[in-house]
Amino acid sequence: MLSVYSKDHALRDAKTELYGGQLVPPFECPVRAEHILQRVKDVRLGDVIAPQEFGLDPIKRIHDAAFLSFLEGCWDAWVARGYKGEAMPYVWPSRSMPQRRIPDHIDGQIGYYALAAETAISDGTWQAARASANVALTAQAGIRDGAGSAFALCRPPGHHAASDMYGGYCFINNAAVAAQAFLDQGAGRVAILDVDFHHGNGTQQIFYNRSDVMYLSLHGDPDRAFPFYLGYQDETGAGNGVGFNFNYPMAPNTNYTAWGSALDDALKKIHHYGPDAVVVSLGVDTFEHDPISFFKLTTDDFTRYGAAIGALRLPTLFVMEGGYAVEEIGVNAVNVLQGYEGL
Ligand code: B3N
Ligand code: ZN
Repeated sequence: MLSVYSKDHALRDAKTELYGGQLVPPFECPVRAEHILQRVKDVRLGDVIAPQEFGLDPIKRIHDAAFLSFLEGCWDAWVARGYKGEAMPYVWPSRSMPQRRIPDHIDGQIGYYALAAETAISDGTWQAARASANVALTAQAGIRDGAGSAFALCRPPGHHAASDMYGGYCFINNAAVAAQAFLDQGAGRVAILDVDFHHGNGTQQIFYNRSDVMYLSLHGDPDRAFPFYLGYQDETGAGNGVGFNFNYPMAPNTNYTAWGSALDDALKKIHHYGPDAVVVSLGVDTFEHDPISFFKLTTDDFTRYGAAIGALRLPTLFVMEGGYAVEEIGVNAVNVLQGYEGL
């Protein structure tokens, strides 16, 4: 399988994450991508190439232009203000303050565009996020040009990023950008299968009113897990998108018996939908030893479900999302890809 990797992921190297009222070292850290790349090489999965530069146009098919300008300029505006720490919000347009205005002050802007507070913006974040989107687009182009499958080793991840919001370690929604690229190049339908532990609220929001992208997500019940406010079973789409959004929230300690049943159901729906391509939001934070999640998948389970996805026999783009058990992240992620290939 073709893999795409950019060393520019390392430019995303924030020092702080808000957790439990403390600033802790971020769980989403550069070594994650290095371990995955090492495993791709160790098992000789296939060629590893650097991304091409696609510019902002394919990203603007998904994200609001003003939001992208904010991301690009946030760090400089923060530093210009004289702040010493990394950029993070402390005020939001909450339920009693409707979002009618985007303030001029960086503190007001960052609260407007942030969906949560844990993700600090730091020097290099924008460059890394752009590189991550280019990784996804380059892997997508590989499939367009005839590869049956490809692995976009994206970092930072993307599935929480909405059309005009960042958070949950995500800035640009790589999977959504890639799915839109398939459509813009002639595909009629694309399915996004999100197997990350967390619900991809951004991906759901982006395609919620559309029937040309089916979104299916298996995740920790948002009643008990981030992103908390989206990802419930009764969210089935709106307008033209009714019947094209499927959520499978699951309880703490869910193992492969229950998780695999949900996957089988999602795969049947994808088969029935008949997409031209499948984008897999591949998070391996479903792992039993993940430090921030609560499912119980084993290392072998990742191979099993890769094989189940492979049985669809559809062009498939794997886009890396979460996974924080860094010692095992490479084996777990690559097991999915090897399972897919029937190895
Ligand atoms: O959810 C958390 C979180 C939960 C438990 C933690 N422990 C037990 C140390 C730490 C953090 N934080 C909120 C931010 C989560 C972002 C999730 C990103 C992701 O993987 N999305 O797919
Ligand atoms: Zn996750």
